[in-house]
Amino acid sequence: MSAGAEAPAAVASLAEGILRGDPRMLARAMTLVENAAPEAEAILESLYGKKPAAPRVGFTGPPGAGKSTLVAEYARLLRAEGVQVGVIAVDPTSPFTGGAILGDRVRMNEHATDDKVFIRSMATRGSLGGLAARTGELCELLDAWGSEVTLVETVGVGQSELDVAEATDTTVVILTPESGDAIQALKAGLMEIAEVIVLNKADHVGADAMEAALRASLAFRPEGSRPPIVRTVATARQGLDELHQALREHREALAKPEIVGPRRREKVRARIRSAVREGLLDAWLRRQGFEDVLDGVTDDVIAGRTSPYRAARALIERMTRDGKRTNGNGN
Ligand SMILES: Nc1nc2c(ncn2[C@@H]2O[C@H](COP(=O)(O)OP(=O)(O)OP(=O)(O)O)[C@@H](O)[C@H]2O)c(=O)[nH]1
Ligand SMILES: [Mg+2]
Repeated sequence: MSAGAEAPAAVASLAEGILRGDPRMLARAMTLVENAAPEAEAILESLYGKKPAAPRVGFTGPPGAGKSTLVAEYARLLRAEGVQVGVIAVDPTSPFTGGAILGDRVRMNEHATDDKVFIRSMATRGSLGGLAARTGELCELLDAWGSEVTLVETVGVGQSELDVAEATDTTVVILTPESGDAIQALKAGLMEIAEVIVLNKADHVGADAMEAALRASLAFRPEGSRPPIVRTVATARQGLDELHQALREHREALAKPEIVGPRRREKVRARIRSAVREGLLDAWLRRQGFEDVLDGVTDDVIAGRTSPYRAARALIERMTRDGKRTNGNGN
């Protein structure tokens, strides 16, 4: 077994510890999941469905929009209501698991001594398109620990927020009156995934104009499918109750029988699909000889004989062919 691998008994006691609400056990399991350690699956498996799934709220928006401030303040509001809260900060830039977002650490400091809040940073580098799966898995671990509402922060600059939206129930898009935010949001497709829009930094000039621009961009949508717009000043804790209310209303809308059934089904489907994708990917990449083949084509790319994309396509074709042959023999 590789370093850090845990025996089955250790997996069982880890799972028990998490169900007891032990944050250290939870942190250890999260590391195993993040590193796609061999025992991660057994842990997830043994915890699946053991406790109710907490509603998952994703917060995304341009860099510096105030996501972390808002998440910290919303976590505070939930704690004041006695709600146990899990927070995951997805950092698409940091290569270091757990070492990310120092600023958030500082902001989240007041929660540090509260054992009903658990905060985790997750680096996305190296997750190979498995970000949705990984986020979902961390959320499941938080469920088992006892999270009653799980908040997930991610910067909306590329693909990661779309992956995160797949793993959450409600997506909050945070924008500010700062010039460029609206354009960036439209370009990045943020408006399409928004279920609640927060206009943060409403204390800045231009908030009215920004709100008008947002309303105009939503005007073409049928009434009833326009996300509510909530104005906040996160640093001054303004607008938090309104945000809470908007999230409650969205959760109630999701709970309607005609929505909850199909939505749950789609989520479970997506969950299985990404588990299969991850499993297949792992299986392929761990196959005997893959690293050698990879070395060979790397040389080709460096020598300018092919591009990484063409090399990858050729590799996939070759592996699929080999796989078919193996299956054919086996049947
Ligand atoms: N004036 C004003 N400043 C705010 C408000 N909300 C957040 N800020 C400030 O904006 C800056 C960025 O806030 P963060 O919460 O770090 O923003 P973020 O979206 O998490 O940033 P990244 O994670 O780096 O993308 C900080 O200096 C905050 O204090 C607000 O409502 N009004
Ligand atoms: Mg942040």
